[in-house]
Amino acid sequence: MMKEQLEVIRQHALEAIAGTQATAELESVRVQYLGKKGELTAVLKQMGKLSPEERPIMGQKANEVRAELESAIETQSVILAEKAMAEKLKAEALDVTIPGKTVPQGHKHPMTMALDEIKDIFVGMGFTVLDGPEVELATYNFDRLNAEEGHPSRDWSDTFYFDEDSRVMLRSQTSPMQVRAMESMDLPIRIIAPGRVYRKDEVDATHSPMFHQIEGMVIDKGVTMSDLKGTLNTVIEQIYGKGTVTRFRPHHFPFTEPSCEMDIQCHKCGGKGCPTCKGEGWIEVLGAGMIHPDVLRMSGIDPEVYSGWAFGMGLERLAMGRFKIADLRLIFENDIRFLEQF
Ligand code: 2U9
Repeated sequence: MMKEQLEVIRQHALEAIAGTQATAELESVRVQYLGKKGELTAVLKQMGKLSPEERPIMGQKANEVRAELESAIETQSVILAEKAMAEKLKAEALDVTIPGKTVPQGHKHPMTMALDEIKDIFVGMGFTVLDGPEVELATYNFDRLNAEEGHPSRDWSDTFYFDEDSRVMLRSQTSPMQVRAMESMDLPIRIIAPGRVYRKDEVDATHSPMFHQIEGMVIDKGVTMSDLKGTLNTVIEQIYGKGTVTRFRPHHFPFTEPSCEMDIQCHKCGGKGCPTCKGEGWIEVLGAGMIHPDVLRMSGIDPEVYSGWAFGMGLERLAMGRFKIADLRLIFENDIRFLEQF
């Protein structure tokens, strides 16, 4: 009687196990037959009713059925896991041959291109590149550069001040960095100081209240105007091409003496005069001069022992000439149609 019962359970259970489609389903079949309240367990509970002779035989049979079912469940669980994995792989399949979406590639802003180029030239000549604060003390921006109280560039109509006493300001030139360098660096000094500067200018095709300058300075024993001319001629030839003709005109700056401005002969008309050079034949590129003895002295350098030269140039003007940009505002607007052209 019990033997038949075990056989029926065995048959049904094996069929049910083989028919399962998923791991969860297999687990409920296992519980149905082998669980605490399962069918096989129920039969085993009746063992007590058997005679002592029958008991071990039935016990052995029941154990065989249990072992067979457990092994069938194990086999089925491997089959179902493999099936689940195959379905998952199919569902998540990626076609790696589909062409990707192209991401537009950016590039440096023309101002950065111009700055990097000029930095490379000076670094190649042994200059160090300095960085410094844009919010400056008027002492560094003006006094220490020989522009005393009452100098027109100190006027409130020209300079962005932070306080009523005109002591803290947005730097109007990168020169205060050179003053800081004179204070902190050992001589000789060979540096360039590029960066943003601020002046109260109305915006038009050639003016902006914020623009970029690059200034530079050399201080050593025996430095002369010919070092200034030789170095700047070499730099300008690297920027504008070998054989570029230059000229130096006398000028005045409070921080240099003597002072000069450097022009290049118009590359468009070769000096005859054309719209590019506004009929002049020459294009102004930078200002320069021998550092004023008082400027050296104010920063603790003895002008009887040391001398130096300095220059300053507007980076936007350089970039506009170099890349043929007609309007300064284009440089700051960041219109992608403009930037894409570089
Ligand atoms: C120290 C001593 C001397 C820096 C110099 C110029 C001449 C110059 C202008 C160019 C166009 C400013 O951007 S611009 O408007 N700059 O002409 N700058 S010499 O001379 C210095 C600087 C620092 C201690």
